[in-house]
Amino acid sequence: MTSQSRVLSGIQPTGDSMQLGNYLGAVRNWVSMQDGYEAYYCVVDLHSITIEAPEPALLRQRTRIVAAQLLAAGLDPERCTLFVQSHRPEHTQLSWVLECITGFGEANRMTQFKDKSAKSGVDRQGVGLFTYPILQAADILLYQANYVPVGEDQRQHLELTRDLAQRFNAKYGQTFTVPDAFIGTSAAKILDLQDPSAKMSKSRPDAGTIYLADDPAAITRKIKRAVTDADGDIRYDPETKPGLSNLLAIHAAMTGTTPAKVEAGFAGQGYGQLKAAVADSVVAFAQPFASRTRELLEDPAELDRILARGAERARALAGPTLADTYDKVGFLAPAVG
Ligand code: AQP
Repeated sequence: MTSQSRVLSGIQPTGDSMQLGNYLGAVRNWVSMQDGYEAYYCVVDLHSITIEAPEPALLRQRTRIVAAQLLAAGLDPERCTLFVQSHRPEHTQLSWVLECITGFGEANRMTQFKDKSAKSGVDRQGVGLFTYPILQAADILLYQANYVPVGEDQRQHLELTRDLAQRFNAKYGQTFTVPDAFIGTSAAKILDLQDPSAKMSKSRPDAGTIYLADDPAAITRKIKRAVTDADGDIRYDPETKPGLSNLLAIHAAMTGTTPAKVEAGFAGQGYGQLKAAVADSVVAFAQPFASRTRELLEDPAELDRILARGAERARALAGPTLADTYDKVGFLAPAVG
């Protein structure tokens, strides 16, 4: 990786707060990658209406909440470009071209579509959920990003993005940078506390998900009730002890160490002691984070100004990439004047 490398990533304004998995799997890396990379981060509101569009006022509020949480997490608008996806029409404009080079079977293999449409059934799902990974590819390719810091669940979408970039480049000549996923290790997939066979998610039942806006009592209660196993042995083994290993991974990530070291530190102790320590480490982060978020939300006009400046900076990259793509495809450019 060179100091010139560019990173881009996004988060949906679904739910009233990001969840711990969003932070540990992705956003924490976004913060550290502001230094040493040219960093672009967006609140992907277009993606957030693919399952169920919330009330318009609520979507606007959630967009500001996520932006405030990203700033509270440590994004600095002087060191990164933070913007809202719908503020840049180039995303949907490029997405159309990419849709036209995506095979139906290829899109149909995306496991997240299968997971997310499972509840209501494919036939009842909007087409937007199906084409979501193609819009995501446009989000990334517009900015010629070298790295995309995401959680493990996004690996397959990143592969599709790479395939589309390579396919377009092969047909029309070098146009897009082919990006690499940047996926962390033990915190790349934080699991649901009640069902450790699933990833933690904003759209899953509340008891298994830690929202960073949860109050300390709720965080502690959810962690104390987390599903573990019956053998009572504190051991990091994601295969056979997913629930317990998830707690070790969370504690390691919150305290800046490794699951193996947490395991060693709790040798001879019980699950209750481990859970209490995990809860303390999450609360120690979430409490100041929540109050900083509240402060930022008290000045929505300033938040909107930060996002508008970000969208303007984003245009400097997105505009030329789109113009180049449209020219290569052969769309007639509008006459000037
Ligand atoms: N459980 C997780 N562990 C690690 N990383 C995760 N991410 C999400 N869940 C976990 C990462 O967070 C980033 C932003 O995700 P998103 O909000 O854009 O979409 P998502 O992956 O669909 O997240 P949710 O919380 O599950 O939202 P809903 O329920 O609305 O779909 C991504 O980089 C993702 O990898």
